[in-house]
Amino acid sequence: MLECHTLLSFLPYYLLPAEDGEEATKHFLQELVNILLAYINKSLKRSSKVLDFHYPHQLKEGLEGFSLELPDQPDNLEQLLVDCRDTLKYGVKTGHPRFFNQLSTGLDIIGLAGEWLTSTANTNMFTYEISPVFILMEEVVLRKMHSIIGWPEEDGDGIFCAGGTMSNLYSVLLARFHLFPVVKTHGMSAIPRLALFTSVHVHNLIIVSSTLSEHASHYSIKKSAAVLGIGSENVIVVRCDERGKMISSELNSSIETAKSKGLVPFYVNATAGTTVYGAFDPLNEIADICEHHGLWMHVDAAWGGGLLLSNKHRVKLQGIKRAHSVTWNPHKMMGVPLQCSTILVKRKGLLQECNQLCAEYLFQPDKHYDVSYDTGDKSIQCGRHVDVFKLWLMWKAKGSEGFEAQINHCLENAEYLYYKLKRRTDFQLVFKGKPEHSNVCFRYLPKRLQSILPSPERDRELHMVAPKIKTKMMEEGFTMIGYQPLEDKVNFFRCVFSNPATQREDVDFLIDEIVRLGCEL
Ligand code: ABU
Repeated sequence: MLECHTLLSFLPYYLLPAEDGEEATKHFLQELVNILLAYINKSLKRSSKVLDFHYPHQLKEGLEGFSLELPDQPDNLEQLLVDCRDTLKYGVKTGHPRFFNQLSTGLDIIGLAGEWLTSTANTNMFTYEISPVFILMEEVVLRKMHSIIGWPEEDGDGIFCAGGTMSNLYSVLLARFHLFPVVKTHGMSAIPRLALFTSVHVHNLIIVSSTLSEHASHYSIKKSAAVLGIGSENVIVVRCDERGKMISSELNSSIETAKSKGLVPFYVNATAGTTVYGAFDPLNEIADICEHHGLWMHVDAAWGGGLLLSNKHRVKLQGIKRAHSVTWNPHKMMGVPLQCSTILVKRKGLLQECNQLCAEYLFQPDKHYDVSYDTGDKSIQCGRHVDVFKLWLMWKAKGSEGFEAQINHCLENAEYLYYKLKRRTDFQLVFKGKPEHSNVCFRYLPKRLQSILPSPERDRELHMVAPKIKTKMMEEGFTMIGYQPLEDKVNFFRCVFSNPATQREDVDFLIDEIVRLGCEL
């Protein structure tokens, strides 16, 4: 038998399906597993860094033998393993307990196993004939999510899709089709000018002007309107209160105004867990308004949906069952490896009616099984990745109670940070009151700025503090947190907790690190 290192000096074409490739394949994959295990262990060690940051030009030039360039001749297996190790080395350890930068964090081992299995199966979600088990799993998981929302299990529908923005796009598409089915065949010229509504604080914000006084504009709903030919200008942005919740009376008057201008309102996006503040819109009040005006109500619970699994926190989504559709991303608060996002629809059959084109090479009606399980024609994609298995496996491993404990823990961390910051004079909370979700928004005030009274000049200085701290933070690599401005508010940090590995000592570390990096600014 050949030694492992000899096998690794082979070229990749010695691997299966090459004849006698079993041994080389086994060694290669075992070595890869060793690299991944070392990475996982390191990711969870507090003594290791979150990242080893390099600027784009450094990575492009190549570092210590790691080159991004593609060769004409094949590299050997050993080199490929070195490349795998280096790829992880120069990346960001998003599972590290001190990574606070994004809504999706953590590294769930069962979820990871699910992703490995999914890639090994390497199949496509469009038909039952090639994904029998995954298609049925999708049905089971979606039904479970429907029942958690409060919809009758057998009525609902849904699909896994590529992220929250895509889920929201589906919701606008369905709402428009529900009102004007003719649009599918005749396009926008066959229907009147539509208007849709969302709050100024919703998921994914961009600053539309370089001046801070300009308002922040919404991203995913505007993008949907642009993609679907409705026009981003026809998205009407509704004002929020100081906590970032949509003001329902403003929604009502915006609808009336749009009608008076001859537009046809058809859709409202309510948010359960905004990206920056973690705010929950008043869903019952919004549902009343939607019912009154006959509008489609969508709830973007991409971030907040996980709270439905917590008996303590699900009250924040009261009224969600009145929605016509819901976006819920298990890859956020439930900690499922990316990506895992759903669009859930109350009316069964609508996804199919809206999107089906009956391609005969895939969806033959005369197959020997119930072809309603060929769910691919519900989708706007053709090929669709299997996103359900890792979630199904994690649900088996934790039970709903395990998810509940995990989510409660993340919100407890947020509360811990909030109370710590509230007591300090060198930190300033961005909004009053306890966070509703696991988002804590705050500024650090270097000594120099603590004694200066609020003024535009002080704001200009304060605006630069978070980016300066973040630069040093990333260059040193011990932790990572995001920052942004919002509407007229200058840059502030947003700390989010979705990683069950994070403990109070990590929260303490974050505060100390910000002070260490920022005290001289
Ligand atoms: N889908 C929005 C995610 C943004 C964030 O992780 O901060």
